[in-house]
Amino acid sequence: MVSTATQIANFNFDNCLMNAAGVYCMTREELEQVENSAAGSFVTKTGTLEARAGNPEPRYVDTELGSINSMGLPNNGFEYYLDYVIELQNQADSKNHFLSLVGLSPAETHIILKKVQESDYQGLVELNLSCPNVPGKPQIAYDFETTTEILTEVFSYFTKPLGVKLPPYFDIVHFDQAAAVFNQFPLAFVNCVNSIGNGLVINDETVVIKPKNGFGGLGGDYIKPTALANVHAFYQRLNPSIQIIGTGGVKSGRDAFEHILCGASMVQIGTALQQEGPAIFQRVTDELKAIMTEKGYESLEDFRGKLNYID
Ligand code: RRO
Repeated sequence: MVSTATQIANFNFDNCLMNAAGVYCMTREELEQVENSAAGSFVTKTGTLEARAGNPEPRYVDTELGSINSMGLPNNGFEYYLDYVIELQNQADSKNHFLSLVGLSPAETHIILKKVQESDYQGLVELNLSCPNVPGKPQIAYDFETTTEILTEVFSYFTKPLGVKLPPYFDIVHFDQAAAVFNQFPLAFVNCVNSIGNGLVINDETVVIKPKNGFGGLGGDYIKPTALANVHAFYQRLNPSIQIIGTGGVKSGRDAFEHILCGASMVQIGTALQQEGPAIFQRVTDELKAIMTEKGYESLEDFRGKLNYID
């Protein structure tokens, strides 16, 4: 029997596929749709201390090769999502979940994480260090000093399983430097990658999204090679106790297979989920299982990280 089951930090998942934060996860109703699909889990929209309306619309547009967004961190406030994952956790046979969080400042991040630490939530937390779209707020994980400071403080009080959502890096030296930072901490996982920040898509003579004069995060086909490179670069560099979640450009079983081959233990779907809806999880699972069957693989362990190089 071919299985796409997986584990992150001792949490079991029947399927390695799930949504990427930001897609089908703003409301309970959307999260319920992912929960009731073939996905193995869901992650919530990144929650901040207070609810936010986000940037003006249009702020998400599908393109021929993917998507561009500058949502601006709209969310219902982290407690909305915390309450929901605790409610599900208390139901028999619930899936395990990921709670995505970040503050608008390091101080706010610590207030949020301390509340999660004190709460009854026992699941996984994803700290988003890579939102590209809040005007005036740089992506945290491009600043290694600030990232080190935040994580040092976080792990002085936070004892629940925590991972980080990373932006794509584009230079081998940056892979080395970033991995050296993350290897200092007891992270459960890193999630590679968030959207490629600050792209620009034009229709006729005009930008397609309103915020930031059209600059926004790219997802979909544009970003798969960058995502695979980041997954594999961190797979090669991180302590084996830090697992990798692969995100970026997944719309088929073949794409998911490639992420796992590069080292991913779980695979998230963003743009393609937005475009196709939660039925995508069954289709991509079936396609992934067909590839595994053809190759004689029964579990993800049979091929995870086993990317071949040319001698
Ligand atoms: O809300 C957003 O604009 C957003 C976030 Br927080 C993120 O992490 N990645 C993204 O592409 N958009």
